[in-house]
Amino acid sequence: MEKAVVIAALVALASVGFSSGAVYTVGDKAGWTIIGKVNYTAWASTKNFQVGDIILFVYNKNFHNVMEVTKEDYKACSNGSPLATHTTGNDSFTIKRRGHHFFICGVPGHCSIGQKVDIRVPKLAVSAAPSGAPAGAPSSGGGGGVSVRTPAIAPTPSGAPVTAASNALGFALAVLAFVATFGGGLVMP
Ligand SMILES: *[C@@H]1O[C@H](CO)[C@@H](O)[C@H](O)[C@H]1NC(C)=O
Ligand SMILES: *[C@@H]1O[C@H](CO)[C@@H](O)[C@H](O)[C@H]1NC(C)=O
Ligand SMILES: [Cu+2]
Repeated sequence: MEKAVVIAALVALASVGFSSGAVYTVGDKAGWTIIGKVNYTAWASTKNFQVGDIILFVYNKNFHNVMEVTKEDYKACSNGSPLATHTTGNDSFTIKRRGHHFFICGVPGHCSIGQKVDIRVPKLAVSAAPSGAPAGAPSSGGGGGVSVRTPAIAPTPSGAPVTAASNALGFALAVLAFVATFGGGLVMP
């Protein structure tokens, strides 16, 4: 019983490290377009992107597409050697690592009038926070596949003074407090 509680707490704690999973629609209501001269640099600069977040490109697929490109191709608006191309009109991209992720519309002329965006997750400062998803995490889906990461819900031990902890960390701490209070001589292996 106590072991199960400890495991539940550990699962909840572990999920804190990579629980963000926010979804950002590029350009918000405007979407991915050349109408209205959306400044996607300005759009991105207001966001706090994290590993695990989902970037959603919504657009009319008859007029646009999405190419992930290198920094050089981003700067030059070159559509000649994309790293990945998306064409469904509702394409999601899950951020899997820190750093820059460069996207352009590959339709000639569109990038150069501003249909380009640099999604950047700042590199970690020296004080190490929990690293993001481990390399080779289950969500390897490249194209349309979306994997929204939600915090694991650990089972609540019956009788525990925890009903609806609003976040995983709070839940984990509450469970640990419960164990400390009622667990008696809990011996870690
Ligand atoms: C877009 O916004 C960025 C940052 O706010 C700014 O530096 C840049 O000049 C803007 N670009 C255009 C074409 O207005
Ligand atoms: C676009 O994709 C997102 C996530 O994959 C989904 O939630 C949404 O319903 C889709 N919208 C349309 C119009 O298909
Ligand atoms: Cu376009």
